[in-house]
Amino acid sequence: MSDTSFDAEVTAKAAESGANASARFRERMATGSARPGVVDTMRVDHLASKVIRALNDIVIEDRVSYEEYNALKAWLIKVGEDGEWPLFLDVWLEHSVETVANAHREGSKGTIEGPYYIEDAPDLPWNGTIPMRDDEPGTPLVFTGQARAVDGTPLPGAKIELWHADDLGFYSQFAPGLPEWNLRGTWTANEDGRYEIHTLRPAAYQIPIDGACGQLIAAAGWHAWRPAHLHFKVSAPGYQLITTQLYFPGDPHNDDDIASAVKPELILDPKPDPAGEGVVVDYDFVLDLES
Ligand code: MBD
Ligand code: FE
Repeated sequence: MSDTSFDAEVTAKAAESGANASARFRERMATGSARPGVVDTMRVDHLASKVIRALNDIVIEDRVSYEEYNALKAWLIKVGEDGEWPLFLDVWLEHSVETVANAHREGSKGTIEGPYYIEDAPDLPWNGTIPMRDDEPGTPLVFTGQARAVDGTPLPGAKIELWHADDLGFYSQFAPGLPEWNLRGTWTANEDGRYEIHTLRPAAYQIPIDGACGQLIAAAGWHAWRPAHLHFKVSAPGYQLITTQLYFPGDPHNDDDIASAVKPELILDPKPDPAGEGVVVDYDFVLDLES
């Protein structure tokens, strides 16, 4: 991108996403479904001691200098100031938490939620169109499939929540200037457990690079890209909710996602839409029974 006014706008919008992610997370912890319980003292002792020991081992082994120690201190302060703890943790740690949490599942693969989920996106019929602007840029995508149990039982009334970035890589309610529920919706599967979701094919995505996380990425010579992705939460009464993401074949970042959240089972197989200019893709969500 060589147009500097465009770059400036993109950078300014990215800056707000981090701060908003922290505010939304705090709200959800106070009131929402992701609210944590109290972690047992022995467990805190065990985990915190291990983390501190691991950091000390690195300092000794790699002979960390005062200069490096102070650079770390300054950077950690900036992560908080920029509101980027949700971004940092979801990009570099959540994938391992997800691996542990979902190891027992037999149904569809899950992957990380990331920092940009909002509860209670607008309700749509089983074949509804996602809320979008009149001139929303992007290729039409029709996403069909069936929600079912591991034993094949269809799940009528299953809820399919979808959220994704716009063509410039921005999420509504995090980046400024977008309609409130842009590219977010909740579909209810029909009497056969089927859904037909009308949306747009998302573009490749760069995490915000103007804050502390971007500073780390630049300082380490890494890249900030995630492959194009659709985020989902799928649920039905009596079944375990699944949080996942789906990807597109041929994306150069499927193999080096900065958030380590791609799995081979999550790569879609889209086909040209025989009825239009866009693409169609079929993907079933298979849910595990509640344990
Ligand atoms: C995203 O859109 C995302 O999905 C993750 C995991 C991290 C940062 C931005
Ligand atoms: Fe995302």
